[in-house]
Amino acid sequence: MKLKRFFCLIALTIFIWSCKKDDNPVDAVIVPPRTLADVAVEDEKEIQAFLQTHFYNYEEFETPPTDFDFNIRIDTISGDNAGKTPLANQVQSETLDVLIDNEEGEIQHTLYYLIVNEGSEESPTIGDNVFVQYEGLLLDSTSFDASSTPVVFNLSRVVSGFGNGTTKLKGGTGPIENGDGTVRYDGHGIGMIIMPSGLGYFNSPPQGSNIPQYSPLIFKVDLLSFEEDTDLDKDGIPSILEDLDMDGNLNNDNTDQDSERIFFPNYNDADDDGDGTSTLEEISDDDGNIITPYPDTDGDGTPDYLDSDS
Ligand SMILES: [Ca+2]
Ligand SMILES: [Ca+2]
Ligand SMILES: [Ca+2]
Ligand SMILES: [Ca+2]
Repeated sequence: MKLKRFFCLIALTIFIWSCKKDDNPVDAVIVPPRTLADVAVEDEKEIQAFLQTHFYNYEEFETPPTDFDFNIRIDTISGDNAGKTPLANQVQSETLDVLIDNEEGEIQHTLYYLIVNEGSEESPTIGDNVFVQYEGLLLDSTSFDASSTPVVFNLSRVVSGFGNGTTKLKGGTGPIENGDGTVRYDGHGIGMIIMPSGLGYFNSPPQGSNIPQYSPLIFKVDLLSFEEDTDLDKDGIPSILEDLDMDGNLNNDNTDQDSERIFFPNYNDADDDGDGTSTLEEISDDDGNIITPYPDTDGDGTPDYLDSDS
């Protein structure tokens, strides 16, 4: 529901902006696009400065006050808070490669994540649907988006920093009925992800949002639960197994890309080889049971569902 309202708001904002433009014509200023390499260096510096100068309410999580809401709060290390431990001492990090637009190589990016409560169950994979609450912030603490109620996302269909960061958390036990029609998850993962813009929206933030281009992003995430071995396109193959080159990125595996007008990567394509027979049919027997290993009729090492000539 909240998302719907958000999109209405976006539509309204775009409308207002376009009216303004017509009323007050200004000379167009063409800003040349910036390179991934330059922005990555700049973002890393900004993030480092942020991590050194900010802390979160770790003391409240260590000794929760009565009625504590278990929300992460960030503040500046200064004045009364001068002695607080900086985020820089508490975050973990992972290096991720981001492909340059014209495919002339990759640029390394560092994803930072803070695990406040790891969670009591298992971790999702990058192919799974997750049930989360979140808030998105800029480094200056401006909030740009938040869920008012938990929402479902597939971790490969959100910005890669959010997707990869959320796999570091674990879900909680539940759903547990609260007795008033609501449910809760106990012991769920609570964390925060800090990412350079190359793992976020880079030069194309959502239209109408208040995210500037090339902005590092922060997401506070509560991972309530997830759907284990999610099969997004319902083709019988769990999404994580459609990462053919096993590089942790499901969006760069597309067997039939040469014949597709719109790019549908395998995890989001029910006919992976584009031969007109669904993947599910190519891996099922007459009774509808999945055959493993997947059939390879011509014995060329490529299973039928990825082999458009068999
Ligand atoms: Ca891949
Ligand atoms: Ca495809
Ligand atoms: Ca597929
Ligand atoms: Ca097929």
